[in-house]
Amino acid sequence: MCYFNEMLMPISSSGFPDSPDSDDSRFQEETGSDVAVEEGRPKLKEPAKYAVLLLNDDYTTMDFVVDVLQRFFRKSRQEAAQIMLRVHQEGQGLAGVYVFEIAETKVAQVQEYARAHGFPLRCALEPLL
Ligand code: TYC
Repeated sequence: MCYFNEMLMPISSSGFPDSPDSDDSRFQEETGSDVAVEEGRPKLKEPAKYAVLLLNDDYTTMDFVVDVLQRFFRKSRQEAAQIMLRVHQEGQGLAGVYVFEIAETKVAQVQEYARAHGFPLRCALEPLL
């Protein structure tokens, strides 16, 4: 979409303002009258997803990492132990996949929980393609 500078009027590629019957959703907003206005087709897109990773270190106990995975990532004890061992052996491992707001909350919760228990456990976000 392209706009006139001063008036902020939309212009189409034809050089003339778009007509209200174009599919631009701004023309289908609340009119203030009692007239029902048909909504345009919503352009829905899946939200981007983020991997929450746990990172290895030499000081956090294995039991604590298993507890974190069960507590914050809803893993079973067996699943949590597998993920913890992968982090221990490979340096990092996937704790879960979430939309951004949930993922950043998980990271903050894990970091605060680890800090409160005196462990240097690190947790990171990675955007998925
Ligand atoms: N490497 C730690 C140890 O040997 C265990 C550990 C696993 C720490 C996973 C962090 O994210 C981690 N005690």
